[in-house]
Amino acid sequence: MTGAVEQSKSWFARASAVTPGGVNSPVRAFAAVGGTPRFMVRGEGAYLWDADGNRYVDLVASWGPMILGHAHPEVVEAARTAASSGLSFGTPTSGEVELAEEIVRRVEPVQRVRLVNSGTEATMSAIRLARGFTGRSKIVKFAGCYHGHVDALLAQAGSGVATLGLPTSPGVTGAQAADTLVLPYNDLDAVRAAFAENPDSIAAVITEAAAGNMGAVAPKEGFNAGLRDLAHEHGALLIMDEVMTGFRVSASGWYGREGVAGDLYTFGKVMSGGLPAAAFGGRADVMERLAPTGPVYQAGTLSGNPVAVATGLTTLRLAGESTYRALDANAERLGTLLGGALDAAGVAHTVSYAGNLVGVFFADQPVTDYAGAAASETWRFKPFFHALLDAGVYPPPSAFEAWFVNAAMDDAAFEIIEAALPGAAEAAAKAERP
Ligand code: HOZ
Repeated sequence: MTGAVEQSKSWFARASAVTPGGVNSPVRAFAAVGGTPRFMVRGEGAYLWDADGNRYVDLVASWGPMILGHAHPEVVEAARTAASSGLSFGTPTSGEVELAEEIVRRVEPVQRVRLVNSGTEATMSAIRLARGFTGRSKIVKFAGCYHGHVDALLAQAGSGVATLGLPTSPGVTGAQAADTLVLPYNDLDAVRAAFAENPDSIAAVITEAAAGNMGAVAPKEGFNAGLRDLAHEHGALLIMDEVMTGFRVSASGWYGREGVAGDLYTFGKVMSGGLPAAAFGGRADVMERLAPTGPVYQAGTLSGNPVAVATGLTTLRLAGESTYRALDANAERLGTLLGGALDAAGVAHTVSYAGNLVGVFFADQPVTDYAGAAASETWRFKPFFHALLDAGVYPPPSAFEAWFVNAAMDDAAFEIIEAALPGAAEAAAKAERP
């Protein structure tokens, strides 16, 4: 069991006086689960330590990047070495070429890559490029999918937007929202109808290659291929958002599992090694429309930052077959433990997977879209979450986020999870509908 959280409480009070909600990204505030967000001071392997010295098995992994576990010695050394040669030059560097080459080598449909600083920047740039390339304005996105906080993509988004129950965000203009068509995930008929109703005006369909921001919801067999075919039939591009799945669910992301090629891709998280770096890439003829070779403008002072490139490249070079085998095995082991404990406590649930992203829905039917996720008994999540947290396990503080394993998880980490789950499942069983 974890102990006092007085230091986290005190830091949260100080944070709330100077930062909205006390956090720099909304889900971290524990708004949906209540209680005190833990202020972490250290990570090593499968574990995090908070400011009060409590240790947790980490099932968030910085929302995806830390596939090797925290503070992997070679990744840390790469950061140290790069930093000692200078933090930023604002010029091309050899490291960014090597990182781009590694991405191109791993993901066949990606012929050109540009590095940016966050997943949001990657999707914003990919959308602009798709519009510039096609000369069209409309974008199709799916309810419950989250593509960063890009204005045009916040409507019915997953992640924090779903966690806080917001339909979209004030500050997004009617014009920006009007060009976004939001459709149910996994529903090709809806996509077909959208193309029929909006002839020659849809620039792109953007989808999470496998959804991980409404919980873990895999695309139905044929969904991504259907998106590609419909988009191409109607002169639009398919943008595969692999910010979460890229280089995590296989060496070449969801593409490596399914083989459906998008025209453009967005990446982040794993390829950053834990520092701020992201990328977008895809077909050469589309990517060459970017400035300076083409007219679509996109830029960034810190893009290709040498320290972030070094940690990203080192992470990718270390992430070989055994890493992906471990991630898949750990995801299955986690899902089996979750399912077993909830079964034993008699709680209706579905454990879901999107590759090695894991999710748990308090629903007795498989969840295939955001309506299904939202209809689940999300009120059971709060006591479930807190019982796990109190027992030294750190799951995502939202019923609408995927759980992330890492390759450093060992038997000891799983024993802690296994010991924590029966109490958490009991707490979920006893939860009362508000
Ligand atoms: N949007 C992230 C999860 N899907 C959360 C980012 C964060 O809070 O760090």
